[in-house]
Amino acid sequence: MTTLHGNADSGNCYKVRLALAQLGRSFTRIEYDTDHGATRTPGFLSKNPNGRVPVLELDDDTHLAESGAILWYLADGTDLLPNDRLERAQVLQWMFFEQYSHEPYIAVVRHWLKHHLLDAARTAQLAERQAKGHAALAVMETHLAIRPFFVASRYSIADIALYAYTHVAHEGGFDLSPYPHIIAWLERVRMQPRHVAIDAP
Ligand SMILES: N[C@@H](CCC(=O)N[C@@H](CS)C(=O)NCC(=O)O)C(=O)O
Repeated sequence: MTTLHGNADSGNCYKVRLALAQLGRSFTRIEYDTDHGATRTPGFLSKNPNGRVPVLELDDDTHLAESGAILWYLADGTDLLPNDRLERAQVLQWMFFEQYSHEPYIAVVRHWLKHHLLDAARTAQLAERQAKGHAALAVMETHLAIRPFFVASRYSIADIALYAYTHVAHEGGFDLSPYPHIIAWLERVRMQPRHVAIDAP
């Protein structure tokens, strides 16, 4: 049985839950309190030395970390990942964009605000992180102005990767109303078969 080591409120873990659900794969969940060091224990570090969820545990006890790597592993050979060489590279382009230009700003600010973790040092970084989050949203808005999905006009793990934290960006104080193409894309993603919400049990 596949096991997902994760956290219910984490968008990175939600990416994996969404892909597993849409691929019709059953799995069990083990929940970690990431705000209180539960992924920093020796036992967890033996699964992922980087001390973070999500971690996917496979039938043979192999552990795979990093949401993007897990998405790629699950989607390869399915409709969630194109076969064409360039389109596969474009999927990676948007997944790397998500990790470098989107998640560090939109996800991190959401986490700080939603979990009441704003100390003085974080408050000092807030405006810059919000500006960089809006810069990422502007890039997405431009791209989606003439396309239904991020790559090859079809739903893929690039959309899953970017949907996870964009659809809850308002929890980090990001107003999406200036981004009508993003709002329309969020709805298209929500309408995909076997979609599950981030708070689905
Ligand atoms: N790049 C990683 C980021 C993983 C990550 O930051 N996980 C957070 C939850 S969203 C975590 O485990 N934090 C607990 C900690 O750092 O101790 C991914 O995409 O999987």
